[in-house]
Amino acid sequence: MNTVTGWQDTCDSNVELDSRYNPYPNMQTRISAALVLILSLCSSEALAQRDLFPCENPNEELYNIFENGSLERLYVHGCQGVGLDGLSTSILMPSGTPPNQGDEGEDNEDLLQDTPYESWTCRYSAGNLQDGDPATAWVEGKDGQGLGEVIIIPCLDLSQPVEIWSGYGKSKNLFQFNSRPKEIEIAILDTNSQIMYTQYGNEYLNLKVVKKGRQTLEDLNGYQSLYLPTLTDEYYTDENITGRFLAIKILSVYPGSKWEDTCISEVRNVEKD
Ligand SMILES: [Ca+2]
Repeated sequence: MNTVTGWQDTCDSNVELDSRYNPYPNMQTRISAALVLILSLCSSEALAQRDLFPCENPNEELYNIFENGSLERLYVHGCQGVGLDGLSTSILMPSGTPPNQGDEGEDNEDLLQDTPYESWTCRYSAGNLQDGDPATAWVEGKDGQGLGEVIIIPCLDLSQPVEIWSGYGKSKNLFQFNSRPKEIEIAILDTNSQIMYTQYGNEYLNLKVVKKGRQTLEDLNGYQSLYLPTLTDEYYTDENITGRFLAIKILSVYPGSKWEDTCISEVRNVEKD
């Protein structure tokens, strides 16, 4: 076998992990974590320690979306919250000392509860782009203004209008202090490959860019329209497409008055009245 199968049946004793299976770096950790959880749940023993999903491995393969028009794999853990480091090419790490990661054997009764360490590492991750809160933002983690950095927004209906809150919307001052995207490149990419279901999310394979566009954003601390590349209605009703995503690349910025870090607070479908 050259793929991981059987993940939907969590107590399937035939679950196997092919050693040749080598997705982008953090995926291996997550598959291992999922496998540990599956095996633990399938036994009668309580899980002594939960595997973490901190935001420590941004996904540099996302550069390929705009450089080559393709992406071999995309793992989508969810729409918001922790564990979404695979949706951006970089993430700013908070300053200061990180919380303790927890002791070996610590009793974690709620396996789905985020730990302080996870939350700390994910404070500026792409999980903030769809949490409905303009006071939280994805912040790129490169030196300088993050020109060329890429994010994917997984949970959008691309057949409907989309809007963006660029910059750090937490306050008027923080908006001005940090950089805001100015010119951006936008791509719609999709796949018709079978979705790989795992305990913690879905993996999409062999994604291709179907259309790209550019937009110059206003320097506005609020929602503004994001103009998607035009595709036909037939495209959006094509049932052969198993995954369809929006990617954004930062081309230029309105410089922050205090820090260079470039932020985006929200990307969402326009809410209907
Ligand atoms: Ca947010």
